[in-house]
Amino acid sequence: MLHVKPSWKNWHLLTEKGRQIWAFKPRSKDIEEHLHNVDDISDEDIARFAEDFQFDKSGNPNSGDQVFRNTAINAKFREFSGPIPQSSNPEEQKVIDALIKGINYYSYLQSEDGHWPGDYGGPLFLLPGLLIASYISGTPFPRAHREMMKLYLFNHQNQDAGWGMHIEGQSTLFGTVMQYVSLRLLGVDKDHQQLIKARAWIKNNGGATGIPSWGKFYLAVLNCYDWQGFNSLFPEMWLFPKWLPVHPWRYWCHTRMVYLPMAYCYAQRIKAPENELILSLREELYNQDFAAIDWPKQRDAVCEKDRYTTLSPILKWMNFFTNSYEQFKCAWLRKKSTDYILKYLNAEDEQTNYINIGPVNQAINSICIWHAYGKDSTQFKKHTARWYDYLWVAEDGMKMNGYNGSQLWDTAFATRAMLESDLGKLFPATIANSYRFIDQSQIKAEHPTHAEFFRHPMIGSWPFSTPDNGWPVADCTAEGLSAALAVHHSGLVHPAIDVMRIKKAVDIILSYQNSDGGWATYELTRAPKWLEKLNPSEVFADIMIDYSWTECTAACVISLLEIQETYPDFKNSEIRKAIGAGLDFILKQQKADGSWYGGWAVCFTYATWFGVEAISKARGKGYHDDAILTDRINIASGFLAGKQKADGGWGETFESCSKLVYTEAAKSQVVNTAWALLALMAADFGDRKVIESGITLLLNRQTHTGDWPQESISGVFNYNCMITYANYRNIFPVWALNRYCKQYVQRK
Ligand code: LAN
Repeated sequence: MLHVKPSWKNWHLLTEKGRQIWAFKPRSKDIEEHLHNVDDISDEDIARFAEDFQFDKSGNPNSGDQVFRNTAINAKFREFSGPIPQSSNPEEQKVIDALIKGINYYSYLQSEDGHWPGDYGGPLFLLPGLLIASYISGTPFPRAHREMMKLYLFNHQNQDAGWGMHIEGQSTLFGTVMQYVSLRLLGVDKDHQQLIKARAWIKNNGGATGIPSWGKFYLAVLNCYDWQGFNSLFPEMWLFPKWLPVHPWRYWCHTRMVYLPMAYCYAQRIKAPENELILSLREELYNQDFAAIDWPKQRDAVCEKDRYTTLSPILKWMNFFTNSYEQFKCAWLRKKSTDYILKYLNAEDEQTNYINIGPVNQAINSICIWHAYGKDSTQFKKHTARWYDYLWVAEDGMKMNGYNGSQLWDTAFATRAMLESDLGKLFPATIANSYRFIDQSQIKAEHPTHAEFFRHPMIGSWPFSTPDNGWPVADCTAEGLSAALAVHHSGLVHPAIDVMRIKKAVDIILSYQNSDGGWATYELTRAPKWLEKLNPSEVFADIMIDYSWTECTAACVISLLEIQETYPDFKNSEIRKAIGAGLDFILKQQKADGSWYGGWAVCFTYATWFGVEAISKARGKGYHDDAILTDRINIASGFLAGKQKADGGWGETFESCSKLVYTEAAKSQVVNTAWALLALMAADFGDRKVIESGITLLLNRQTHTGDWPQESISGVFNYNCMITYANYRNIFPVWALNRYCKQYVQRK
């Protein structure tokens, strides 16, 4: 029925409480047994991989998660067999049918533990970090994995022989050098045709001296770049007094947790031993003789194709001092700083069960822990076991995900989408399952070391992925809470999440509100905006502090509005105040054309949906001046209606995110269309034809099983790197169709 190539069937996704591990020909469902899968793959199997994981990125660089989906579904898939509610209008009946088909298909993708697994790839600078960790520590991946990684890397080579920052991006030096090095570490010969061309790309673009600083870091660890060509990370800064605005505890947690292990590697000048491969790479990557390169001069060298942000004069000035300090540094103070950093690394490892906050520090922490305690240490082994949590198999090969998954996030959205109208109640088992996952994922205990290491309190919160990841997120808490409330209202389950836990979630949401009225991601905004002047990354913007975002704020406001409806007596005035300030923040973020910029998905349609949803939900309840709210909703709807394409859909490209202006895609996209429709329906937009033609586009794009095609990439972070949300193509069309059924379809 669905297309399954022979060797796809040999890869199985094992899941347990949200944990996702791909195993090659597993003998059982036991995850532990399949970490470090033995090298028992035959040459025939390898040959089949090359055939079955051929992927042509020229049409669409996004794979469609077919390996997981088609193998998960194939044997057991059935059409929906229950009674389908009827409408007297045949056009409306089509919407009901499509919705039920869409939920039915999607319910087959739910894993036993209740969550929806999915591809979370996209960025191309993650796997190289992991491969460098694996190489330097002498801990190779099994052969099956290595072959699949090679295929992925080759599959994503651009026409011009380079690679981008992410799968849709134009070639950059960062992308190209990192993938090139990865392929070499995986054993590909330098005379391989595709590598010869890639090398030419690198050399034509000035050679690896111009790689951005994160690339310089990885190459230095690999001993293919000299540490002298790297701006000091000044490890002593971790000993600064806490009141200083530049103390790293105030940075955005992702930036903090990446620069922490980087500072350790820098302090120790960790580098792989020289060997034939390293010596050869030094020749392959540069236009000059490696030994003759003037390293200090390369510190700020960045290829123009890579540059997204420029180092500020103040950062250059600080670099001058910290670089000079390296010559006179106080050994005692350096040791004190590295000891502290190592202690902090251990705390992060324990707080996250060795998953770590994300894919970048997972790889770099592994390198530090290997360096500090050795390959045979329990700590290092716990790290390597988690490497597999980040790997994902799709028809384009094996990639590294941008997180250990998007489990809670997708499950919460999916649940809300299905329960938008009572039609979702036709799938009680699916809802009960996802509720179980949501229940299990709410964080129930604090880390013993949370205060010592600057962590925001988290009891009652929800994470983005799994509770083991141990990092609460403000808007994930809001989505978890909204989903739990939706299930409670449906009456489908006996609530396992009691009032106390609901109230704890509310407390957490309230504790996350910033003084500007908005909500940020994982923590409060802890430092002033000028700290951004110290952003050393060149390739990412707005990474230094945790900023308030429209989407995060809207999600929190919506969940608080729902709490007010369900528990009107709980902290009523405090919540009302929080909602009011949140609405003010959202209104302030709205652009003159009525749209909102989205920081975490593509892009204006995403954030405009959030903005409109929050404002419409608050309208008429005395939280704000309703005339103003109505006016803003109308401008936003006008904006969206103005962007509708001739075929009834909406489509934006990732360039909306990096260029900060609405950038229309050639083809409309189901995900953007669904967001625009959700917003217009929330606004109760007057011109029904606009909504109907959008709905028709969703119906026309639906496949015969009830899926939707994987179109362009829909997630983003830090303006410039894109990330895949494989589940969005199901969740949002289902949600939009369901809202349409709720609002407009009359049933017999
Ligand atoms: C995510 C994924 C989820 C996302 C939302 C919940 C959707 C958002 O509303 C708030 C921010 C958050 C939690 C988020 C932040 C940045 C993350 C963690 C990611 C995009 C997933 C990967 C990314 C992380 C920073 C990638 C590693 C790269 C670095 C530059 C460190």
